[in-house]
Amino acid sequence: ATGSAPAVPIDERFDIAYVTPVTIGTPPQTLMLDFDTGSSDLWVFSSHMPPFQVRGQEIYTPDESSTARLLEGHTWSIMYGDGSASRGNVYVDTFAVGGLTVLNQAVQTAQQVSASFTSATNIDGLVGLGFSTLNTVRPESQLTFFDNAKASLDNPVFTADLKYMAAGTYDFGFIDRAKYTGEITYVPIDPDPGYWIFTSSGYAVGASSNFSATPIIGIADTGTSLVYLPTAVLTAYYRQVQGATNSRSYGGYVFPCDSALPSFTFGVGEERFTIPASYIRYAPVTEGSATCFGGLQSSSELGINIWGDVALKAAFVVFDSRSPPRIGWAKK
Ligand code: 0ZP
Repeated sequence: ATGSAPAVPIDERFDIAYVTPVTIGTPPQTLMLDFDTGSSDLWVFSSHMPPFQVRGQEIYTPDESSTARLLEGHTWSIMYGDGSASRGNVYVDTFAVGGLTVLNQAVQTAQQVSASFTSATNIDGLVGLGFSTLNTVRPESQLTFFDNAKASLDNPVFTADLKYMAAGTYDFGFIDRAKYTGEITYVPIDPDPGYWIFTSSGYAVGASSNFSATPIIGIADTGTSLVYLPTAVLTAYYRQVQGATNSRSYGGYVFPCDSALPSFTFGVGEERFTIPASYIRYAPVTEGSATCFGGLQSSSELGINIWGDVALKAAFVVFDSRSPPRIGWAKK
């Protein structure tokens, strides 16, 4: 089997997050979920939430699904890197994405979500695509959608083809030759921490500068908007940007929106991927401001480097769970 579904930016201008249509239950209830390779819980806005915590999101109502079954005595609670949190109980139901159906998928129904989720009016929940070891359901942790689908997939892979200010695609079970150019460069990943962690071979600032061959260990994370890298890398980058400062009040690197920006190149093995300047000129710090927040930020507070959407949309990325697992990057 295979599946293919769009990944649509939730906003017109910044690609702050991407959502993908899924259906749950019988008859199918359609929700728009954020596919997140940085976590492993599949949870949804639900009929068990207080109405004031729901602001336009679609909810899943297990009572209206003939195939829904409560997983008795099971609960979950998750807190993400950005402080957003949610918790609730667990059902199993039929879950489908772009033509790929999994029976008896654990669907974690929210009873409570933090204010950040309530205000994200077009995210109806998340689909974790990290390793199942990170799943927060207790007492028995549950498998991700991908782990459940794996045995029936033609090929135990999924791919992310995220786009700049446009709809991209998540494909499951196959690698679509039409979505990339040249060859896919694979590097091993270490699944033990539960994330898609790989080692980048280094970086370069701008088109003409030399490649600095310094290994950067980081997570490929579709659920993070920006790229978070070591301070030394950012210093090298923002030194080339007129007026750039690391601002305490804005919580990161900012610069005048009209400053010229270099591109940023990172290595995967011998291959090089370039993040265009336009992706790094991420967004005005507030609506209409002439100060812009950078798409490259420091990882020093997170303690781990993250290749979020700003990097992922510059490539076609293969998440390959064959053993040993690996990640593949290709140009497009
Ligand atoms: C984001 O990139 C946000 C945007 C954002 C960045 C930084 C601070 C923010 C503070 C408040 C709100 C957003 C912030 C993504 C986002 C986009 C659009 C709407 C949103 C509404 C609410 C919340 C977030 C929204 N967040 C990253 C994140 O936590 C920031 C980060 N910090 C990463 C550290 N690492 N992403 C998670 C998925 C998000 C969760 C998906 C909120 C959208 C909803 C995970 O992918 C991160 C992952 C950490 C890991 C890769 C190191 C994680 O937390 N996994 C959960 C595991 C639990 C550890 C067992």
